[in-house]
Amino acid sequence: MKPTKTDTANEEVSLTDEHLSGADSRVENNSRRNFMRGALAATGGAAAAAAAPIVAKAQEVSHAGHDMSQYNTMMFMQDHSSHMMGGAIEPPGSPSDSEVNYKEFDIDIRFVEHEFLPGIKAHMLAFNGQVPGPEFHVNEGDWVKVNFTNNTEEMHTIHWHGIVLPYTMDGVPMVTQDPVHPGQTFVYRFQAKPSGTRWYHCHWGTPLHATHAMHGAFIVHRKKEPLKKRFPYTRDYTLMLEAWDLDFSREEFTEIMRGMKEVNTLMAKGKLDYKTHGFFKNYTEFKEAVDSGEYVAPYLQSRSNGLHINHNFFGINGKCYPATKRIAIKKGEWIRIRLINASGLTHHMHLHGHDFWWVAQDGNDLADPRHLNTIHVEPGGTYDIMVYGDNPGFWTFHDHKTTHATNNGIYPGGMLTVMEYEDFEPTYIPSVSVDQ
Ligand SMILES: [Cu+2]
Repeated sequence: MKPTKTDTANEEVSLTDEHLSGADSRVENNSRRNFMRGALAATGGAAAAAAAPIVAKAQEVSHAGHDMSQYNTMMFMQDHSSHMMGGAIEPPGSPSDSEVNYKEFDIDIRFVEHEFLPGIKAHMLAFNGQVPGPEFHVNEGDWVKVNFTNNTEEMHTIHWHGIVLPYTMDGVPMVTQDPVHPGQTFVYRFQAKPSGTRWYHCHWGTPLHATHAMHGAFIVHRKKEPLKKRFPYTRDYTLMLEAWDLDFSREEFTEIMRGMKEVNTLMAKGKLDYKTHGFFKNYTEFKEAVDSGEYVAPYLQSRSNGLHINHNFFGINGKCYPATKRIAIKKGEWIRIRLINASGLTHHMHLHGHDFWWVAQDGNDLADPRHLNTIHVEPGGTYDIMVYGDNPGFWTFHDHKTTHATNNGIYPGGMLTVMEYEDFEPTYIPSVSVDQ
């Protein structure tokens, strides 16, 4: 053991007082918003429905007079003021409740303290309080309605990665929608297609939010699974591959909280100038503000905390080895493993003692499945493999980019788990070592 380093790690990922006081103010603000929501609800459903068009109006995007070739990822807003009021946003583009039968889901975003492995806890943005977010299972062709409520002081969206849907539901801020503000609910409606292993993540402040830890699996099943003919699997696992820089997330979240408190204070005083916070009605307004010196863009400032991400923890489904969950298999059983890369890094997942069949990429079946024992996993991609249980034992499944099989630089750890046969008598029982 290297106790000094471990102690430092604990200190580095714990919250500062400043962060905690931010959490206190969040409670107050939530109460205020809940009061507003309560007032809406008390006036009845009709009044609540009547409130929706206020926000819907903000979705009427006009590109008249703009040079579309100059559009980029800067923050353009149509009507900033209407977004600070709370309430539900119902964008156009999909059928109404009376037109199709929706499968309805409620999902929210909140800060939770998450334990990655013993001794390592940090605050994360967690869908429904879970890291990773809840796993959706729907059938191809289902109509899906997701009520997404923002219970944080930050802005977010949900992007449905790999789903073919109306652009108004694609969840990219300042491209397809305005961000979902604190206290707001945004209603995503779309048809689940195509089938396969898809996923979802926040698209606001993506390098921070999508990995820390706003991501989850979205599995679209086929009524009759053709892959079962050749690979009659009986269990189906989803492994989200993740990487975190817990120092970066702590600094960023603290800084964002401070900024949001400032925004809330200005808003309460009616003094919010959206331009000073990087929001513009269009590209021309943004360019004029920069050229005149009225607005200094973040990339023109020497922001020390920029995007200097040094991933120090890696994991699978929110946990780092040895806290990762094991994969169970039996002799003579086929299992399916869906790998989803939410980390933004490349991984090379290697299974010991077995070859497996790579059967699908990005949710789509491969014409010719390939026989491998190491699979290259690209950022954002999904990869499905089938494993046949023919070699009872304990078998390591890990990223062969060995720096990812570590916890704060110490091997073994991180993106590593064990495939374990349930139905055999081991001759050797492994113990746990976390410093080699
Ligand atoms: Cu977000």
